[in-house]
Amino acid sequence: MNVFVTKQIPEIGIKLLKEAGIAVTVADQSLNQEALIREVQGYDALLSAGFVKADAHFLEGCRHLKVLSLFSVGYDNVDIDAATRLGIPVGNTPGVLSRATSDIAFLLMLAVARKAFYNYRKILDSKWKEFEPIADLGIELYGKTLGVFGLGKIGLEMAKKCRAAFDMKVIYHNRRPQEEAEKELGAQYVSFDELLTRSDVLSVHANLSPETKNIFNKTAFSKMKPNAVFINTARGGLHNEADLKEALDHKIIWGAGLDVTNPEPMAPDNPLLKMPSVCVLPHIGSATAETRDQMAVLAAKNVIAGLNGDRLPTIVNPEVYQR
Ligand code: 8YV
Repeated sequence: MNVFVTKQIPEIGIKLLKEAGIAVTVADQSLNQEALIREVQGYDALLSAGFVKADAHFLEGCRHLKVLSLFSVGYDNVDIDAATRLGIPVGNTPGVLSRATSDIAFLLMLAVARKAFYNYRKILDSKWKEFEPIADLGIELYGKTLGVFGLGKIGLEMAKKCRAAFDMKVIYHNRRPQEEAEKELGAQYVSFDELLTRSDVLSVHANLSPETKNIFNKTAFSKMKPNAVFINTARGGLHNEADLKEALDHKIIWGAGLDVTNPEPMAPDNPLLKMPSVCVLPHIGSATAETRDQMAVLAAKNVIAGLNGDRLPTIVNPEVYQR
């Protein structure tokens, strides 16, 4: 049994695979889709770290795979229906990255509120001169309303932090209400429109899907408060970047914090990077040593289960077992 790993992952995952008697090959370079299809022909499993686009064409070319294990919680880059149709179980890494990713959402929220990145750049650009009582003022978060779009594991961790640190009121919009969150946080389920109109901070934690693609667009931003902060640590495809920039330019909303962009990487000359109340990070939500280790363990466990013909511990397409 063997597995092809598309990028170097923490050693703890590789060790687990080897201990299970699986031969591991780690790619020594990034491969495009066609090259990867050719490469995996000699392998029973694929562990995909990074955004390999596993569309129907790719999956058809790899239909022999016993498992496709993603080194991520998001699976928007995989055509799940095609994988199910072709009998390929797909695993992801939910849960283990919720704290780290919500830390980044929290960090961005505070950094935007206090124009932290812009003020840091002022030092680098020799623009820190003398004390100015009314220059570059931020906004405070105490007692404000946090709106969560997609209250799953990561959204819940963000809501808990905002409650504990700033006594924020939590409202959320989901496909369906989350009773647990309502009990634990007093979170209130609201319609999408109400989420837009009532949030002081709107933090996005939903999957990217045809229903959520570009959901934060000109119409959505136009309904938000003029002092609202928009945070996205989920996927760049959930917001329309041109509409976001226009909303910031015209002071329709106050600021934005992004850990995800569309496309990635963001170009260094992107005008958003120069805006005072915008903070952008290069998709580092899960990038802590502890979290990446746990992601590697879970991704490896999914490979091992798949190769043994067992149900993957964290399966994205359980329907595959009903075929
Ligand atoms: C990963 C992520 O780092 O889990 C996700 O969905 O976006 C990040 O945690 C990224 O997907 C690289 O694999």
